[in-house]
Amino acid sequence: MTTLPADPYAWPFDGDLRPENTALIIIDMQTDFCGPGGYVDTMGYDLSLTRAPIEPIKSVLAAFRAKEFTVIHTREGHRPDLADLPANKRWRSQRIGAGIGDAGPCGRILVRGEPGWDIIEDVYPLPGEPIIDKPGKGSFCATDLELILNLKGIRNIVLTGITTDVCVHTTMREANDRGFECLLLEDCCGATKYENHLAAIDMIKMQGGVFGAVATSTMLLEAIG
Ligand code: C5J
Repeated sequence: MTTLPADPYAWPFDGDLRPENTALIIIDMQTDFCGPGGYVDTMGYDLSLTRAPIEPIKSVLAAFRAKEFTVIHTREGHRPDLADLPANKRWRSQRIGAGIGDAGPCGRILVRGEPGWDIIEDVYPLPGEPIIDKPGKGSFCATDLELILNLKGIRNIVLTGITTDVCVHTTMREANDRGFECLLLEDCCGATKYENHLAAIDMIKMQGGVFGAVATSTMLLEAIG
């Protein structure tokens, strides 16, 4: 039986925490969300908030790789022809001066293959680590993530990345509804507004852990030894 003292319950609920059934998902650690000249920077948000999780994620990533847990990365982005970009998503981004698909300092914003769209070097995937390219906020929508998790026998998901209140939260909700046992590492996530990061964490803890549980990277690293 292995658990960690997460909030609001010791995670995972059944004490079955092993490399064979547990995956680390690192969500959207792309230049567009945390690098200079990217989408979040162009929108005028404080990059220190979305860069804060980089070092804690690196620690968890190193431990999970060393212990041969499954590691999965995601990227939000659209096809170069924008065929998978909903008109309202494009319109909303254009009206705040950061049009998805438009040219920016890091190439076309949130377009697959562009420099700004790729994952930052600090946490870059190793060969063999699946990368989920998603057009939306949730990692299960229009992707093969669920198939990959099921084929690998994964039941527990550790969520990290950016942003806490948008892509991480949406993915956690999708995973929870599919029966996965979810843990969000609060120091391994960040939002474009700190209050939203805190609110997103608080929401998870309601109703006895309505979407799962919350812990820190230190707690997880201690639990897996
Ligand atoms: C957003 C994300 N915030 N990765 N994407 O648009 O959270």
